[in-house]
Order: sequence, then C-alpha cells, then structure tokens
Amino acid sequence: MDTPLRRLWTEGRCARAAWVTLNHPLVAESLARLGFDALCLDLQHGLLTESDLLGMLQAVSQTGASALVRVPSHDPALIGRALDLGAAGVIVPLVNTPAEAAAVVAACRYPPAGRRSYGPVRASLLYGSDYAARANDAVSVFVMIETEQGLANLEAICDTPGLTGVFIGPIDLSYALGLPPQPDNPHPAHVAAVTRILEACRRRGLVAGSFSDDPSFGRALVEKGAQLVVVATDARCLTEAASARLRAFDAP
Ligand code: 3PY
Ligand code: MG
Repeated sequence: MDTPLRRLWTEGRCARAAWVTLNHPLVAESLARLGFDALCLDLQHGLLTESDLLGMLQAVSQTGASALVRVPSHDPALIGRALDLGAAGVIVPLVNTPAEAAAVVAACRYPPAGRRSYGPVRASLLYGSDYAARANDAVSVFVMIETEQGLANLEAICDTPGLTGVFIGPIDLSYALGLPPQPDNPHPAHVAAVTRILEACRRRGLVAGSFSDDPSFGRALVEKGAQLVVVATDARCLTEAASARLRAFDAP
C-alpha cells in the first residue's frame, strides 16, 4: 500500500527522523512540523509510557510526518496497541533470532498472514474504515539488530518474510562488540558490523535504518544505503541549544 514512508523508500530516498523521548504531545508536534518525514516515539528508554501514546500520535497526525513507535519489548499486546492507536509502524528492540523476528512480524499482521488481533480503535479513524484490509501492506515492521546474537543471526533474521527492514541500535551494538557505548561509532569493528547490516538489507530490498546523533555521520550512513536515519533527538537538542545560548550569554 502507498504510504508516505513507503513512497519515499520505493523512490530510493531516506526518511529523516526525529527521536522523541519527552512525553508531551507539544514536543512531538513541534518536531513534526519542522518537516521530518518520521517521528520515532521511544517507549523503551524515553519517558513515554503507553498512556502517553494516544496524545503523541494525535499530535503527529496533525502534520505531514509519519509516526513510528519504538516499543519497549517484543510483547505482541504492546505492538498491537501501538498500531491500533495509529502508529504507521513499530521498531522492536533487541531482536536476536529469526524466530523472534517472525513473532514480531506476526504481531503486526492480521490473519492469515499473522496473529494481530482485530481492534484498530483509532487507526480506522485515521486511515479509513477499510484499514484492516490494507494494514498488512501498510504497517512498517523494523527489528533492531544490536546484540552479539542478533548480529550472528543477521542473514537469517533478514530472511524473515514480511519484514520492512532492520533498524540499527549503534549504542547497544557497541556493547555487543566489546566497545564503550557510543552512537556514531567510528571503531573499525563497529563500522564493519554496520556495513554488514546495510549490505544484508540491500541484497534483499529491505529498508535499513539507524539511530544517529551526528548529522554528518547520519549522512554517511545514507550514502551507504540507509533509508531511515535519526537526525535529531529531542532531549539532546534541548540541552545542546540551551547550553550554547548560556555560553553565548556568558562570553559574548
Ligand atoms: C541503540 O543505539 O542501542 C539504540 O537502541 C538507539 O536508541
Ligand atoms: Mg538499543
């Protein structure tokens, strides 16, 4: 199905994402109105809880951005809730095996393709009454490869039918490689692991995504084939901008 994100990806373009950790709809709306293609609402490490999700998703849908939800776990109930409330897709952390990837995909697809339970309480308002008939094609499913086991099973995970793509968690991936945690990690072992993931996605026509904290590093990932890249994280932007202004005030 044609969705704004799928259109971008089909055209070979990159979705520019903002990462949202602060749990107020105005944060989501302020970022979404800047022209990001996607907002990633982080329920794993951000302040958001499930009860924040409806308001955040409603704020994003006032804008041209698509909302992806990084769920905190593989729990199919939580994945279903995020989609029922209108998320365009999910990003699922710490996926280690093809069986886990298949279970994640099944949680996002209505039968017979999967095991998603029917109840698109807001999604059918947002996307139309025929949502259930179109959802299996429309919903984006990303699994995060960010552990030693996930990396070892990279090829088998990528073979999972129904997957939209793989989202790289560079900080946990640093741990997986025995390195200190770092988002945009220039260590050769990390660069090699990221390149392997990008290549595995490219060979299968999957969308490769990554968290990033440095726009020039993020741009380099796009040059290597990434099509979903985090360009800004809300809390980081707030502290960076405020500290730059404090320094400018103190030392004009
Ligand atoms: C990671 O880098 O491990 C992530 O999950 C991004 O937030
Ligand atoms: Mg992680």
